[in-house]
Amino acid sequence: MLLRNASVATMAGDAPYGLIEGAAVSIDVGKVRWVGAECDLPPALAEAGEDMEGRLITPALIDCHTHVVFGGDRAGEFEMRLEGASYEEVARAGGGIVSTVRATRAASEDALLTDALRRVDALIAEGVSVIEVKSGYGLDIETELKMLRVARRIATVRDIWVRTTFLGAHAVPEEYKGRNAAYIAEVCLPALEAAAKAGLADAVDAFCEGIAFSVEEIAPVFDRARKLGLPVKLHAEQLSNIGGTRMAAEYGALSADHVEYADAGDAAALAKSGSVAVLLPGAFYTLHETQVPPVAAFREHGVPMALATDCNPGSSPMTSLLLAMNMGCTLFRLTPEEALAGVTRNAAKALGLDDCGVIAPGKRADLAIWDAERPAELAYRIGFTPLHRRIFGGVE
Ligand code: DI6
Ligand code: FE
Repeated sequence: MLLRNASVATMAGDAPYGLIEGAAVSIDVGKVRWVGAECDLPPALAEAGEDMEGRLITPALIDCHTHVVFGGDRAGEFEMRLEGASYEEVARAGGGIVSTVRATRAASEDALLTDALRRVDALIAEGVSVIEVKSGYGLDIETELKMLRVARRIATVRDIWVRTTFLGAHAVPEEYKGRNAAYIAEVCLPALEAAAKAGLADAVDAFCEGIAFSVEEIAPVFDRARKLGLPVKLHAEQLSNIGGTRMAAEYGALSADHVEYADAGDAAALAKSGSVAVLLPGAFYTLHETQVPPVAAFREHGVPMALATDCNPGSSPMTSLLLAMNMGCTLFRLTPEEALAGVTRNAAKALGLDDCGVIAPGKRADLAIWDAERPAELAYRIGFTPLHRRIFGGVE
């Protein structure tokens, strides 16, 4: 396959966006074989090809932090919060994550899959080719495994890559209320062992927060992940700074996510460990947060920044990665180029993937073709999808 007469934002190389005008992309058995200015196309690759009529081509998008598998919804809680209750108050009143746990435990695998696919299809319609999906609404061994199986099934019925993350330390279930350490020892660790044994987890995450788990409580989970050879990542510094980011860095985490309350020292720690800062403006927006992540410090220390939807029924009921890009720019003052890198190159890094996220020879031919002239357009509009076509593994 040869795509001709395009503007290609490769997201690789030194030029802004790695942009090549008047470009062509040659694809062979699911991979990019060549990309460059059309006038430099090697004669061996020349063919009639398809005229892109000047359209923009980017790497297909990557949503590196989602909770798209869950039961029920939390619209009632949305109303409570609008009447003045805070996210923490709702959680402490038995709402929040724990209410989604009840609905997720009660749902069949097929029902969870059908529900998740509605959200996944919305992401695919925006040119997304890879999603990360977390467990964490089961909080018992069987339901945590059920969620991960459903997550894996998404990739069997849709053209999308799924990376699964075990998030057993997301909240303390009602039956363990006030007994965090016992929950970790008796449920979370055995569930992690079982998930790893069944090959259902690509990574391990935890929620480090006053309303969830402390650094000390999460340590045994991360130690077990290390033993099992699984990379870690952490929901850190979303509502307060309790040392999660530094802990993530110490464990060489793929990413620290949210990080609104991270400081310059945390940024330096992430730079040292090579971890990605995953920014989740949908949660910031939904919770009316005012503390913005330390973007300037991340830039200064060279911490790669990713953007994701955090799609979940409570703090970020959002299924648009393009909107996350827009919010990243409008709310966190990212540049449109940082926003696009955040859903391509840096999102791949946050998932430990090195075969996608840029357009370069040898990488997977996962591409998004847009009815757009300039890459900044992707972050600019609100609630509009300029996707023309998505190419997944070299195929439409
Ligand atoms: N942080 C979040 O934003 C989500 N999980 C987490 O650890 C919220 C999940 C929920 O409210 O259901
Ligand atoms: Fe999350």
